[in-house]
Amino acid sequence: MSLQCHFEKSASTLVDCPRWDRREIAIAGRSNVGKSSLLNALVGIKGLARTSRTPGRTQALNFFTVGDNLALVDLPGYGYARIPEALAQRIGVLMTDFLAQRVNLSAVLLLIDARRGPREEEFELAGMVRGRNLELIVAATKCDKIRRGERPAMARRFDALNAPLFPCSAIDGEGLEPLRRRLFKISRAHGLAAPLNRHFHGREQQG
Ligand SMILES: Nc1nc2c(ncn2[C@@H]2O[C@H](COP(=O)(O)OP(=O)(O)OP(=O)(O)O)[C@@H](O)[C@H]2O)c(=O)[nH]1
Ligand SMILES: [Mg+2]
Repeated sequence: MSLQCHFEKSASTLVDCPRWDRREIAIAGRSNVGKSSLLNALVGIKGLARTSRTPGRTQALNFFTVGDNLALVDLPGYGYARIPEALAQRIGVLMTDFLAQRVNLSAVLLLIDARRGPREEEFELAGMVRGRNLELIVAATKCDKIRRGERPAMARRFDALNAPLFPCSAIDGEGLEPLRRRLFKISRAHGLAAPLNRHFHGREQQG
């Protein structure tokens, strides 16, 4: 399955978010878990979302259109200690406000490192998503780093989240096709409750 995709804009506040009637799926997770890399792998465009070895690369909400009706939102990561406290706090507030209030949001794709598994932060985030009746799906990232024999234990660590699990790798492409199909299913299943303003057009910097 191939996807028409382009970078639309970057927003550092909720009022800067696009006014369009696309359904959105947010990609959330700890800093450096592989959100931007997975987005690029899903749409098959290297370098579309900026990635980095240094945690804390994505510091704003980055919107990417997919096809005619869908958008993926690359969220800044949480949990990275080595950025200034004030910035970490601003990023955390932006992410939680977006997840709590954004009307276009249909689902959240929560990324968790396959080797680490979910922790308190992820359970909290999952609770928030479910509290809004949004669909939650979970991707275990960087599966190229774990051996076959470790897979059952890995899957068990994710059980308590009680959400569909997609083991993935942006490096070797594992799990991408089932995940793409799932995202499209979500975008087809949700209609907007009320029409929003017209599509935003313009070239913007990615944050
Ligand atoms: N082995 C492996 N490395 C990966 C994979 N996905 C991402 N990485 C690496 O992990 C690092 C972080 O990737 P990003 O995609 O920038 O992570 P992010 O979650 O967007 O990070 P922030 O924007 O800082 O929150 C980079 O060095 C990537 O090359 C994967 O599937 N396998
Ligand atoms: Mg990123």
